[in-house]
Amino acid sequence: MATTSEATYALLRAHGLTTIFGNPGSNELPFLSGMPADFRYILGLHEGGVVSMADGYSLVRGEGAFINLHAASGSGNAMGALTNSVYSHSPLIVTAGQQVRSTIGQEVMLANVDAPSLMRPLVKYSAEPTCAEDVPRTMSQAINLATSAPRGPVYVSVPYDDWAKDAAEDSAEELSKRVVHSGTGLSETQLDRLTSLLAEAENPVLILGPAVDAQAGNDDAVTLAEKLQAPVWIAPSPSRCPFPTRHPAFRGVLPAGIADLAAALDGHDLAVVIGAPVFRYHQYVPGRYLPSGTSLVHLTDDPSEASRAPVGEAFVVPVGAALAALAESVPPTQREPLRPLPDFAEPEVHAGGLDPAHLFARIRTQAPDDAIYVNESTSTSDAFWSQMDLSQQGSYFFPASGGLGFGLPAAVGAQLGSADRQVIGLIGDGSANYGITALWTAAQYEIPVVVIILKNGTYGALRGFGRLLKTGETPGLDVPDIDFVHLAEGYGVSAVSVDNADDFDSAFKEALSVRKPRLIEVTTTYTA
Ligand code: TZD
Ligand code: CA
Repeated sequence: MATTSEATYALLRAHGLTTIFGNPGSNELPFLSGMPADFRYILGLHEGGVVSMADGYSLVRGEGAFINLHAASGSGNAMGALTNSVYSHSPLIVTAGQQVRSTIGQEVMLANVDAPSLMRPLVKYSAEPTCAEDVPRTMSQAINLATSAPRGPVYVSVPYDDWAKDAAEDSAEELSKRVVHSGTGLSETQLDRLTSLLAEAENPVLILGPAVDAQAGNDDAVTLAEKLQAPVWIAPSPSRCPFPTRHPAFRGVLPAGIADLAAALDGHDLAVVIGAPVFRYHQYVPGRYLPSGTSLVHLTDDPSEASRAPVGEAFVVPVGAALAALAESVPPTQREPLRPLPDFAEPEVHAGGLDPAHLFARIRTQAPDDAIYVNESTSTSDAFWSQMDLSQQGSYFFPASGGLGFGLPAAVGAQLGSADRQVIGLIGDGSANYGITALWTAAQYEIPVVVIILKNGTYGALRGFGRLLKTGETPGLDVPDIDFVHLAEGYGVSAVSVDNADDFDSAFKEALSVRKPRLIEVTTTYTA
């Protein structure tokens, strides 16, 4: 296991940043004491001069330059000089030593109080790693951002007790391999290289994110998957659906834990992530980010996504256009065609409420093929993806940061904005309360959205987390005795409550035909 110091020096070396411009103090000594022999330290006697020297060095070489300053006072002295570097777009990686983590709050001598805020008006990115093991990744993010268009200075403050601690398991090796390419699109050379990588991979896998759907790339994704006969996953914690869910290549949504995701990619020599962060994990399941033998290529529009990822070679490009270009240029494989997906699993039938998978199966059979689903039912995701047949662009939306209260209002807004497609809100009985007032708007403006409330009486997702975290029974997990029929009627929306498939079928049929807002409260089962 590498220390954060060893991993950081390896990273700096990989970026060619082996010259450190600096003026030191006590907080910086633990970092400087680890400086390897192939690095050189250029001492300046005032921080303004240190920055301008590094800037001159960077300007003539057209490359980044690394600076190490002393705490807030050294950083403050550097700020005047740094204003020049901002406007010359000089990719300066400015770092400063910070007091020991546990003492910053006491404002001991030379603590840099709220270090990221000090520099924030001047730099593209300003951070203090949230913990020691994240120092190398934070440094990688800073370097990648400084050198990505538009280039400019960045700032990282590192508590000095971090340097002797262990870095994250694979960070020394993976971060040093990372390259972030930024441009206005894939160059011809880059396209050729990616095409060969995909064509020559033995067992490639595609991982698609929300930007594919947002940029109307779903058909191109299908073409690419078919040319490669490669499986397709949706990147974890998806807010949109970028691929038809009944296509033979579709494998579902990748698990949102580090080790679980890596296990799902086992056996693939190449993973290509398009239009998603790498990755938006949720539950903390530590482990290596990728199986050994898997390399990762990342296409994204978002320079922050590209720079902050812990693994992979990234290309910051318009992903819709890049995907179209790849779909065109990749030659069809000789691999066997993928087999059609098995039939939908027969849902379980229980007394006392509908199994969520059963409910989704009923919705699938009756809803129009081009229906738009706005989903904010959190414990039922697996059931949803296993039972739905989403084939069209723009068919699925989920709160992109996990902040509840989006679903119900967004369903109303989506129906207002998309008169020719039926919008169906799938809203948990917990989530509904954060956005219930949107029913009033739907009623007043006669917006014909269909809202289905999945009523299991509990915050099911939190119960799931409770099992993962072994927190046992905690307060605040249940939401019994909410009458959504009366709530809806109070806001002027007709509503009905059902607890079995037959009653749901007739309520849903009626709701789809009336062209008025409707709410169906469905008693659903929650199984741990
Ligand atoms: N508050 C806000 C604004 N966003 C959140 N994400 C939460 C609280 C925490 N939270 C979750 O992340 S999931 C969840 C809560 C409260 C339970 C939602 O319950 P539900 O769905 O009834 O909508 P399930 O299927 O029973 O989980
Ligand atoms: Ca619930």
